[in-house]
Amino acid sequence: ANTEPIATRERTVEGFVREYLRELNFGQGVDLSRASVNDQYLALARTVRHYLMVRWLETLRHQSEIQAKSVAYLSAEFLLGRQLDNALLAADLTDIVEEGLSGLGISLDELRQAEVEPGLGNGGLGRLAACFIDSLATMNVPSIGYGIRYEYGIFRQTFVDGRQVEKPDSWLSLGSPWEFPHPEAAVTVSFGGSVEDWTDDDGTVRRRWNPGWRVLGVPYNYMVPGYGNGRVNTLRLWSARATRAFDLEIFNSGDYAQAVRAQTFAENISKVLYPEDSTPQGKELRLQQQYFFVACSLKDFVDQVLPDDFDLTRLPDRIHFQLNDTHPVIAIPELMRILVDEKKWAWDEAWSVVRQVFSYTCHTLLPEALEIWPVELLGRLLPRHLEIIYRINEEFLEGVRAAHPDDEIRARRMSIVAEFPERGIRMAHLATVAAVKVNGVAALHSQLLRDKVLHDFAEYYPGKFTNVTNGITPRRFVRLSNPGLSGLVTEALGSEKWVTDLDLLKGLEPLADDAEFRRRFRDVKAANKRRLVGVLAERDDLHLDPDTMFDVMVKRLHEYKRQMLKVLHVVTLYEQISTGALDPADVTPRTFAFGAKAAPGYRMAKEIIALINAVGRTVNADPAVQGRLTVAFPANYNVTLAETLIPAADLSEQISLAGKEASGTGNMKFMLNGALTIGTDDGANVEIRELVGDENFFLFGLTEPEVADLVERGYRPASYYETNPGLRHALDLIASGAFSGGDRTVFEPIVSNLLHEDRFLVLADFQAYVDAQARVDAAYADTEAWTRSAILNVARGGFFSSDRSMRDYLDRVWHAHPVPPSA
Ligand code: 26Y
Repeated sequence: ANTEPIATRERTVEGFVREYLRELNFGQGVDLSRASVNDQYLALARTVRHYLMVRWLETLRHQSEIQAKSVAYLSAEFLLGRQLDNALLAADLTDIVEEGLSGLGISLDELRQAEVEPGLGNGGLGRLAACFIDSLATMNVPSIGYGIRYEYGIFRQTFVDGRQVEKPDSWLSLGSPWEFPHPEAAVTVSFGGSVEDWTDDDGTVRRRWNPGWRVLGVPYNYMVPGYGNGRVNTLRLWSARATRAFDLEIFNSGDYAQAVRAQTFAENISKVLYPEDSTPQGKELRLQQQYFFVACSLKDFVDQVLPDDFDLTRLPDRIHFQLNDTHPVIAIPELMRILVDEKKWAWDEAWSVVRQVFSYTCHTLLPEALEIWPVELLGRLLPRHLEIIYRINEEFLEGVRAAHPDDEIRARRMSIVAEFPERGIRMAHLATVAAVKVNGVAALHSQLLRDKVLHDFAEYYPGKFTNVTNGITPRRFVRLSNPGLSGLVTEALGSEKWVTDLDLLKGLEPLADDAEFRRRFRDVKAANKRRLVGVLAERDDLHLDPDTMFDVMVKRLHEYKRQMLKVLHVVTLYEQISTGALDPADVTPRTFAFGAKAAPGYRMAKEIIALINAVGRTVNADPAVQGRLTVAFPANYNVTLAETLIPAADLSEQISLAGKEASGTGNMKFMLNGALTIGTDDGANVEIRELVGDENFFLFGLTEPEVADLVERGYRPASYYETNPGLRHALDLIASGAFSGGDRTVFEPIVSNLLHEDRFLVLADFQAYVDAQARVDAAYADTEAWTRSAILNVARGGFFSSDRSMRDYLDRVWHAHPVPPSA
């Protein structure tokens, strides 16, 4: 009998239809005539994953056979986006599926829309992790992603009277066809309790942790299919369950309700993603989440992934753990605990292995974003880990003091333990001490890490610091999200190789001077704009004119990112047109699009959202600017919306205060989709501008040294208000209640914050920004020249493929290699 898996035999339309109907009938339990759209989607997802299954099993078999050095990417967030299209692309099934479904009277596109995206991340850091695992799979790197299977991802944003209201994101409620739960492989994680001395058989005094409570971690596996290479890697996300002990307690205790509450307590750990993305709040549950997934992952790797007889002294030859920011840094003392307490190694031996297997990526420059765990909390939840951290710190500071005698101030600055305002553990310091490499995420960011944020460490550990500029996956963010451009590029370059070798886009450069190519490039952009207009009409009842310039700013709402600058620009134009200072005929018709979620507890960010919506309501309703200025702020910006918004953009807004945005990755997505950037000299904008050339980039604003200098000299925002009439008129208009039904109190906090504090120098950069926007208008008026620049942005953007980022990590950090494919 033929025992070959069906999936490898039936790559035909008929074969697919047979598989699909079988899945619908026997998997979903419905027949076609009664199947809901959700039934149809779930059956399709399960059918598609069958086609990937053989490759997955083969990848796993091959991986454990060759025992190559692997990478484990530890991240509290993986912002995956929808899975269906990516899986179809990887398995090269799109055409077969489209045709097969259409024969059944089903629209693939309708089923695509039925998927609820897994929003298991806040923004850039989470999306970066998702791009990286895509690239690792595509490049044949043996690797695994480890994270948390939040039951609720990033909240769903709604607007009520223009104000953000958060709704829970129950992404699992209609079924989750992409995951493979393995409750039988659950691992136990301990918390709390106390530590005591004990003497082992050979008389050595050791420390023993007697935990106070435990939970189970259940692994859920997700396929991470490589593009066109037959490889399928694994993403393993952990879900918290109550242990059997909990169940027994339920059984034995008289108080059934109390026992069930205890169970809920355990399961709370993976219940919800924290929606704050830069102000760590020292929340106990967050520390529980961090330790939970890290402990599960290390145990999984040591006990399950490594062979039974593996000699752990060789760990550095087999694995490198990449720490995505400080969130998984508790892995460092956890591995020490495993080696010293469980495997009974001597401290020094353990430390020498631990120092070879971790590296740390920092994603911020804001001092308030660095995690510091109160000692009281860490000691209560993880008493043994706190002891281990203290010992690591003691030995580290001994070295510092030896290198810098009589510099106690320096030792205090560098200490892993902070003393003020309360005793706390500085996770970034712990990470830096233990890491093989510490990297920033763009050239400027890495420079500032070395020169400022971690300067003492860069001196103490020369060679430990490096840069790896972020990247984005061209599969999702060009090939899938921009089929029009992809088709054009493939035709122009004569093959699809650019999808895995993005530097080939260079080949488009000469075509920037080809009028016919420019026309076709414009047609693609115009079609993308019409597609977006259609989506927003349906999704948000927003009615936009595709024949306007699409000026887009999408990212988390943060004061440092300065959505405020863009609002002030809109208000300025509006005020000038309304007062007759500006002839509407001289204004380039623009659609000012925003997409942004604010952390639920971030007051000022939420006020700014209310202001954008209020300005939008007023401007969009005013006949005086009709057809010239339109504000569009679709709610609930997420990966799915990004995929239609970004390909439709003409202008990309990257306007953070210089020295604050670590990298940005949206900036790269816009560039590769043929938008021009208006931006500051910040994050990866610096590299974008270097590559594309000054003449194809609208640079404005203070540089990082200028910012530092101005702040040093004493920044007084009111002076700009006093001396700049345009700025004054705009702020006065907001303060007058013009956008709040005459109520002057509504936006008073925003205006007075700008006038008296303005931490991110909005007013200082206002005029430079408005002037740069005038240059944008002038450039946009020359359609051919604009298109030429847009094409050059695409042609010169190949560097920003996350495949290149992965090569850099492999060379500079992991010292690992792709493996030859198994077939
Ligand atoms: C600790 C907790 C409050 C926290 C949770 C999430 C802290 C930070 C974050 C997320 C940070 C983040 O997304 N940072 C962004 O990382 C991107 C990828 O490197 C960068 O491009 C971007 O500049 C940076 O803001």
